[in-house]
Amino acid sequence: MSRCLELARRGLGYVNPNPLVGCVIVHNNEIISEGWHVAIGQAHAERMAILALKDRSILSECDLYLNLEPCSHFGKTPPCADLILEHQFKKVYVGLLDPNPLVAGSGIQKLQEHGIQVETNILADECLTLNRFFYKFHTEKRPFVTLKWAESKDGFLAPLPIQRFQISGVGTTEITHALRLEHAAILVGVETWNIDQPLLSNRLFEGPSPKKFVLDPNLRGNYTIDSEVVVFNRKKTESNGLIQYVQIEEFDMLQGIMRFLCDHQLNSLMVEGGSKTLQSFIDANLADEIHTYKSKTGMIGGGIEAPKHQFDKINEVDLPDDIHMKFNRIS
Ligand code: AOF
Ligand code: ZN
Repeated sequence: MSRCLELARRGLGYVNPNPLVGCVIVHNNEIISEGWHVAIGQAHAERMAILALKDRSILSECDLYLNLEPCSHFGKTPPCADLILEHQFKKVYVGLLDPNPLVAGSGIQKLQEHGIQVETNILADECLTLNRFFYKFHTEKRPFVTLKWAESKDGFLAPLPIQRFQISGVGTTEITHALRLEHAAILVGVETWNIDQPLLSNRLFEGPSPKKFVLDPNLRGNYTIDSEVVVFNRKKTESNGLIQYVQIEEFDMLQGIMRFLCDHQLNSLMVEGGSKTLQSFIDANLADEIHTYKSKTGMIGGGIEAPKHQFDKINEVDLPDDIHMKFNRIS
């Protein structure tokens, strides 16, 4: 199952809003084939692992491992449960059930009804963490929200008057770009947009960049750069070259944004600033995960304070100039 999770990660950034899935085929305690879901619309992990094998006659003597329940529906691809049945695997080991209402237990049920042994709940926590976007999207009908910021040793994001200010040091760019690769959407508030003119793209790793959004209720943004951006606002819906203005009509603007992202099948949102925007996601109880880089020596001595939260710290990594902390919402 660990190997399945490792293989599944190869689809990072390419599979949204689908899950990351890896598959391993085992014969006499030896891995004889592997596969993973490469990209949205393409074959599922099980099919890839089966197709990768030349001699499929021995599959009835094999076990199949998979971090997500095999699907049982016709989507962009035919049901994997049928494929597993066709080859009469001895036993199927499944990490976690699929929360997609089109599957939700029916894949496993189908295998069992046809006499295939199934064991579930293997490395369940790891499976859930890997596919946290997919689970959030199907169980709560909203994107998974990750916040990220860098703060000085004394807890500030920037001095006043506000200006572009580099706080974090060596090793933090890699983490930021890896997070950008993984997320379907990215958002900043209008002040951060105007002051930093951030690219918000993944430029370090092979793979896609998230779709870019700015939260700009009163249209105060300076949109001169020639890259695609969606501007959430209160005034107009209009397309102007690469800039798309989307008027949010809901009283609660963040809820409106969540609905828009959900309607557009964007299952994960990374928010990179500024302090007011980050805090508004925390206060609305919409943040799920927080990453901070806290400088070990850099002091600002006043200015824009870092957002406040009561999340659980689940990890801390010592970088050369900063401490990278990861927090989860208290469930
Ligand atoms: C699997 N193995 O590798 C994946 C599964 O539109 P489709 O046909 O690609 O189906 C997408 C749904 O299939 C997705 O929402 C999830 O329920 C399941 N994904 N299932 O057996 C896989 N990626
Ligand atoms: Zn499938």
